[in-house]
Amino acid sequence: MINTHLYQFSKAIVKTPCRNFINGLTTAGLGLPDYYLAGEQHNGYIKALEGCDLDVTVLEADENYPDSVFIEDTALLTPHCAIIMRPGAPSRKGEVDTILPVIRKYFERIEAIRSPGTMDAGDILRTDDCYFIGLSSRTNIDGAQQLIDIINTYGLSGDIVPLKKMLHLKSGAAYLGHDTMVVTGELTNQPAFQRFNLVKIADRESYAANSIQINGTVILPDGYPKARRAIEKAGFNTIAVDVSEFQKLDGGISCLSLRF
Ligand code: CIR
Repeated sequence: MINTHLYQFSKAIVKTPCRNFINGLTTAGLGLPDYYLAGEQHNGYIKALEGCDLDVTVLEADENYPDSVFIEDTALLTPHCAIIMRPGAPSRKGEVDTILPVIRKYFERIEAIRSPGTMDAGDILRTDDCYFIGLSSRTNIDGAQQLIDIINTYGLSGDIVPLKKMLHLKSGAAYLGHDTMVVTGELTNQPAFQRFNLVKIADRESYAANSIQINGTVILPDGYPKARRAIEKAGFNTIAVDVSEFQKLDGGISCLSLRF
């Protein structure tokens, strides 16, 4: 497809899964993840990012934080500034301390969500003209309002989307560019999203709604053929990556990297 008007990404940051990864937070009920298989799948994910022309920085594993492989949740990287999150889960709060020095290498302007605000960046969905913010068990209204105030100072706008069931906003929505948004479940009828061309994913393939568009190619989880066809029909190349071990901890394709 033609890549005009698509934001061009050049870099990604990922974090190697730690041995303690198997003790990460989960509601999935899919059993314990396999640490070795997770490592292989993580390598496959890195290759997919590289296949989309990204220069990938791989951070070393951190045994103190079982969920730290889900690095997306720690920061929002915008073209103007980085915003360090204040994760909603107590076991994840300290993850941001290890990310900050890495972000400093790439961003001059660094902002932060402060107490009593909480926010996981999995709840932030960037589109061409708006950052949608999911209110979830991890992201509270104070955090959301802080984020809107911060991005407004950079000429960016934000809008709040309350969630009922999903862990994060991006558990059920992905913006692909060209006004096209993938949605599933409770987000299918979200009024704020009706202005987009919606690629609607049925409940049985809902996990595939957590996908990412990088430089014209959509990376999605392997094993969701209908979702893959629907995204291709919308005009995007696709790469499918097996992330089954991360799904067991409620994580998906977007959660495993910071992209900018
Ligand atoms: C957690 O519950 O925080 C992790 N087990 C999964 C985080 C997934 N992150 C994301 O959706 N952005």
